[in-house]
Amino acid sequence: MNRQLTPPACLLEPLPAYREYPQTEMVDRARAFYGDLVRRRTVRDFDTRPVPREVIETCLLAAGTAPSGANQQPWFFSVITNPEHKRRVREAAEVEERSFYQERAPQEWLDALAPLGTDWNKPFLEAAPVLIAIFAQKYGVHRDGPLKGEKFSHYYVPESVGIAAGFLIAALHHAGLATLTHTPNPMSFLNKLCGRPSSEKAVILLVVGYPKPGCQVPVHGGIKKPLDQIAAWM
Ligand code: IYR
Repeated sequence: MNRQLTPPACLLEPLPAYREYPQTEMVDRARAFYGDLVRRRTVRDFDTRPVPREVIETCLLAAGTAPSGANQQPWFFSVITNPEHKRRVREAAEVEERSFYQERAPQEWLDALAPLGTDWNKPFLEAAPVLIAIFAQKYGVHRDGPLKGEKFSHYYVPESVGIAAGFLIAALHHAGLATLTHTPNPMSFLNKLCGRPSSEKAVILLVVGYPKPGCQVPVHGGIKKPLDQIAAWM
């Protein structure tokens, strides 16, 4: 990996658009935000109705505001809506999932999944109007300049992409869309299907759409740990 010939200098600007709220308003806002997020449930039964492209694009912009190692933004989102492409994703995912559920998964893992009722069959990959393949860029490639085409290191890639994915899920939920954080294992078939380079690793296939009317979800998914189990004050 090459150093940049002359690293760019640190330019500063006044903190833009920060807002401080009075304490009571802060509490209200924190509660309202939690109240909205706590309503989110992972959905596996999607309506086929299309969703507005502008909503997806705006949510992707929201995801793109996530903090990342050295602000390198080491993510890429491939948005799949074409029915033939979705069919191919389903076909490839089900090949992997079938071998996962029937051969590769240790019993302990299958036991952990039992309360979610998942299996190798993934009809939602065709039913849902939008699939977003989230890629992590293991390293960067200079796009122009004297080092064009040369690789450079990315830092904290899993953390950065995880945060961006979290922003995306929250943004889509906030906009009124349901998601499923799907992780076919392995996911390398997505590079080929989405035409992404080998410098990128697919980490999540986010399924997006409206829940089917009468959609049911596993009770297990709605049980969240209480505060004293997820945090401690010292
Ligand atoms: N990738 C499989 C299995 C699976 C694994 C975990 I960890 C989950 O939380 C849910 C499913 C599948 O998508 O079915």
